[in-house]
Amino acid sequence: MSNQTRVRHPGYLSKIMSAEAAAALIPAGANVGMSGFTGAGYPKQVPEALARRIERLHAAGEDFRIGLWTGASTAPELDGALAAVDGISMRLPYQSDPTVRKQINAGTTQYTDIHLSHVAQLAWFGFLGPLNVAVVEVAGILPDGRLIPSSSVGNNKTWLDHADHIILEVNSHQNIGLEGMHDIYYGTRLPPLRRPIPLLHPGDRIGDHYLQCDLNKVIAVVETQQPDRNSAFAAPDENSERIAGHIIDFLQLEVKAGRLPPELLPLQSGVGNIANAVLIGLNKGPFENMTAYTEVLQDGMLDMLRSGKLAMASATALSFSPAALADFNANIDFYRERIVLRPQEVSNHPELIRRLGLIAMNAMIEADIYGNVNSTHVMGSSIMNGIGGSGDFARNAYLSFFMTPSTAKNGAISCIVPMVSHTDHTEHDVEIIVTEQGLADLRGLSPTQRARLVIEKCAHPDYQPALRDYFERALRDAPGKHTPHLLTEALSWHARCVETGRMLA
Ligand code: 0RQ
Repeated sequence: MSNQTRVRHPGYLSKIMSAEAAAALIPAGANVGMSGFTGAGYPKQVPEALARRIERLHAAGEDFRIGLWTGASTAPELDGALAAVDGISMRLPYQSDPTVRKQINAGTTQYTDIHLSHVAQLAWFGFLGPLNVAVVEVAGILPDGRLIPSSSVGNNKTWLDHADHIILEVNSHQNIGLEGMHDIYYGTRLPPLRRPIPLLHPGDRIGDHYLQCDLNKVIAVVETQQPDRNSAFAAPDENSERIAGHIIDFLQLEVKAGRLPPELLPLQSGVGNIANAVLIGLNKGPFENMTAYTEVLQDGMLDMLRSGKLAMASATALSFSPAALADFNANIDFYRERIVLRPQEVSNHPELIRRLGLIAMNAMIEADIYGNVNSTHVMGSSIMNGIGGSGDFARNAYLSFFMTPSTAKNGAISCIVPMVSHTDHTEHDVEIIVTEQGLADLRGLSPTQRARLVIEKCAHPDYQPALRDYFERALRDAPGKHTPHLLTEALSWHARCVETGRMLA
């Protein structure tokens, strides 16, 4: 299909221009809401053209940076290009780009790390300031002006509705067969007018296939033909396979105990290789007819849909390796029947997560012996990515798993520590901790019971003696305290790990 046929409304046709011309319409200091979620559906040419413009302006001594809002992480053509020219003054709500990360940690780019379900409402509440321009990738424009969404939905509905001006990238590389896969719910309201979201099953369709757009706000349409990032996943390593094994064993026991139905409850799976490995394990495991209500659909879930283990999956973004994408494109009619792509305010909505009773499985940087989890900050101050959707799911899920290898950096750092150096998920939101060593089921336990279990089940044997020693001394020091700590020692654990490679060695 040619580019031309993807823009099928005369009003939009007349606004087609080059990426350079479109980028020239973005003012200095603007807040720009761009599409994009975990490397899918992000604009590919306007951000690069904007980066070239910023580079020229900076060379001429002019100050030009933007506030960059997205759905979640994007790709080198967006975050990477703008960061390379120091073009981002403020970033939200989630990123995973190495240059952006460096600039945030250097303090030259400000970062607002937000629960992904909150972003749309915070924009509407006016808490984030004005949204000047939306730059949104779509797969096509219908004759009546509605937009066929791309490979992610993210915050696009909100950006299009809320921004003063709109730039559309119409990407004819995206499979036109995406049409009909989306479910864009237009029923959200602001308090005090909110109503329940009428979704009772992960596969329910409660909205439209298309995004609405006010043509009067559209200042540019740019035609592109470029693939998404499509990063490959690593083959599951031994640790990931062991983590997956522990989770599957646990789920089997829960079914046996009558606390889960045989087809389980809808699955949410975080991003990355460990999450993908768990899905690969579930695809080989004993459960049939599962469903997913998640943020990101990775290769593992596509395999499960193909094998029939997964009956359907709801998400806000597709994030595939090149091989999985080829399969997806070749069989898009099959997948369209089984995949629903929604705005992230619906995919991550606490009301729906609680109602559907999700099994949430997310990776972490570290956990402490009491079950507090750090998902975002190495050594308490260096941001890795951001909280993403992990908080939306952890707090509201039926079962909330956090998983990590028991050590990082070739064993030099324990991922089970006396006290996390930064807290994203408190002990109140964390039910199950899993490492390759084992699984600690913390439900219904007191802090001291949790600590004993986490040390015995999850810590690496190299670190268990030091953790036991710490905990027993903390108990002796403060026997009546609900959560005993040797504070100074707990706080210095990480620094010592890094310096010596071994805690209290
Ligand atoms: O460092 O990159 O230098 O090798 O952290 O660690 O083990 O590769 O794990 O890629 O799965 O990421 C929590 C960051 C895990 C991710 C996090 C170092 C380690 C490595 C990455 P290198 P791994 P993963 C819904 C869910 C928050 C968002 C979320 C994340 C690097 O899962 O961003 O959950 N989660 N969203 O060596 C020092 C430690 C360490 C450590 C690991 N204890 N100390 N460094 N590392 N543990 C989806 C979305 O929201 C979009």
